[in-house]
Amino acid sequence: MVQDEYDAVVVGAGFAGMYLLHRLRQMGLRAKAFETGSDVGGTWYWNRYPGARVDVESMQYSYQFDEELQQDWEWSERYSPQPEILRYARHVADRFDLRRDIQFETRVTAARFQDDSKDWLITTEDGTQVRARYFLTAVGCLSSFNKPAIPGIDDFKGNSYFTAQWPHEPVDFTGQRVAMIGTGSTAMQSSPEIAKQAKSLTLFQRTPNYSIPSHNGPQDPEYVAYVKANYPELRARAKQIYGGVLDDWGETEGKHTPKDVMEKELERRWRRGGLTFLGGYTDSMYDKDTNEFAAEFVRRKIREIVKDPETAELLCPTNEIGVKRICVDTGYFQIFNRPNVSIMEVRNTPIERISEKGIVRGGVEHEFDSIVYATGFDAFTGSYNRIDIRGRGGVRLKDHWEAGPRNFLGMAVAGFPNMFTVTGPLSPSVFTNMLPTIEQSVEWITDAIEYVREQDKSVIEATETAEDYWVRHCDEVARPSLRYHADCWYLGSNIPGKPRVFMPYNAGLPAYIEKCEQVVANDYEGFAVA
Ligand code: N01
Repeated sequence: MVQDEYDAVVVGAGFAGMYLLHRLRQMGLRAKAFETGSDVGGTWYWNRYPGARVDVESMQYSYQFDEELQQDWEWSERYSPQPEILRYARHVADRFDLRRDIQFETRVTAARFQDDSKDWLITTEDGTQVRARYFLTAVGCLSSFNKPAIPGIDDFKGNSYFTAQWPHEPVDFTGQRVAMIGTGSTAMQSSPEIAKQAKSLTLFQRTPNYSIPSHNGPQDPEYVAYVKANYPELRARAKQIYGGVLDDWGETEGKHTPKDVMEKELERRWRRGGLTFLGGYTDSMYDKDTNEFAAEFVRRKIREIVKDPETAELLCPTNEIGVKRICVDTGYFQIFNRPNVSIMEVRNTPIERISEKGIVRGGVEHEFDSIVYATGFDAFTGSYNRIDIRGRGGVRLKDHWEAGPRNFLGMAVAGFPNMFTVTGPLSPSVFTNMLPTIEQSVEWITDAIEYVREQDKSVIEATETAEDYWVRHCDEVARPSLRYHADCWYLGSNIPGKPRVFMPYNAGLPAYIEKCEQVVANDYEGFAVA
C-alpha cells in the first residue's frame, strides 16, 4: 500500500542527501530522505574505525552554502578526525532541522518509474511504498563495502571487524593477536592506532601502496582567521582548480625540469605533507618519467623509515604513484619498526581460507583473536546495484549499466526520467574535494527541477544521444592518464567480474562545471523536458 506522496525522495543522509533535502525544502517541495544508518553523516557515520580522518584540509572540507555556518564552525585539526566530521554533520542536521524529514534505519530496496503516472514508486526494506515525482540518489561513491570472497570467512570464531561497518563503541584490542587484511588508505589509517594496543598486528598485503605523511596537527588560529575572512573569494578560486582544492599547485611539467630541482621540490612537499605531494608538476599523472621520479622518491623514504630491509622492500610499491588514490598517513611505515607488527605478502602466496582460528596461507594456519577487513569498496555502482532501480518499461538500471555505468553529466540516465544521481559514476566526485562538489551537483539538480516547474512540465530525462556523448567524452578525457591503465577501484578492477570502465570524470572540476553550465545556457540541451 502506498503510504505517502512526495515531490522528491532522497536516498541517503550523508552530506549530499542532507544538502539535497535542505535545498528541496527551500524550494517549497515536499521531500523525504531515507537513510539506512541511525543518524546522518554517510561515510562518516559508517567508517568509525580508529584513525579515520579526512585527507583534504578541514577548512576546505566543509559546506559553503551558508555563510554563518562556515563562520561559526570550528575545526580543531588540519585534517579532521571522523568523530569531529560526524559532529559537524549532526550539527548541520540540527541547525537546519533536517531530521524531521529523514527516516533513519530504513533501506530503500526498489524504485520503479511508473510509465502511466510518470512518478516513482519507492519501496523500503519493510515493504512500505511511497510515491515521488523525483527520485534522487545521494548514496555516495564508496559506500558499498567489499566483503572479500575468501573461503571460510564466516567460520572464524574470533572477532571479525569490517572497517566500513565499525562498531559504535570503541573496540579494545589490548592483549590481542590481530590480523588486518588490506593495505589501502583505510588500513594505513587504522593500523597505527591498532598497533598501539594489540599484542601483535599482522598485515596481509596484496599490493603495497604509496603514502605521504599528513603532518596533521592543531589548526593554526591565524590561518583559520585568514580563511574565514576570505571564504567567498577562496571558495571561488578553488572552483578554478582541477580537484577543487586550493593549495600549492605547480604549473610546470616535470619532464622539462632538472632532476635536482625536482628532488628539492618533492622533498619540500614531503615535509609539508598531504595529498598535494604530486601537485608540483602538471604531468605527474601523464608522463611516466615524471611519475617514476616521484615514485622512486617515496620508495627511498620508505627504505629510510623502515629499518628491516626485507620488510621495507615488501612495502615498496612497484606500480606508478597516484594511479590508485595516494594515501595520507600518520605514522604508517613507522609501525613496521615496532616489535609487535609484521607483514605477510599475499600476492604470491595468497590467503587460502579463513579457519575457525585464523588465516591459512601457504598451507600454514596463523591464529588470531581478531581479523580486521580493510578490503575496500564496490565503488560508484555498488550502492546502485543493491537497489532494484527500474526506469521506463521496467528496464533495470543494473542491466542498463551491464557494460559499465552510462549517464549524462554523471547525474542523469537515459530511460530513467526524473532520477538524478549526486556524485554518480562519470562525475568528478572522488577526484575533487567532495563537499563543494556535492554542493555544485545538488544545486545543478535542484535548479533543473526548478526549471521543469517553471516550464510547467513534469518530466526531465537525459537523451540517449547525450548519454552516448558523455560516456565517450569521459573515456576520452581519462585515456591519456596513467590511471586509466592501472588496477584500482576507479576502474572497478578490485571487484571480480566488474566491467572495466574508468568511472570518475577526469577532465577536472572547472571543465565539468563549464559543461554543466553550457547545458543550462542551452535550455537543458541533452535533456528531453515534457
Ligand atoms: O580500500 P582500497 P580503502 N585479499 O580498495 C585489499 C577512500 N578513503 O578502504 O590493492 C587480500 O584502497 C586490496 O588489495 P589490492 C580513498 O579514496 C579515504 O583502503 O586490491 N587483500 C587493498 O590493499 C581510498 O582510495 C581515506 O591488491 C585484499 C585493500 O584490500 C578509498 O576510500 C581513508 C582482498 C583495499 O584497499 C578506498 O580505500 C580511507 C583479498 N581478497 C579510505 N580484497 C582518507 O584518508 C581486497 N584486498 C580520507
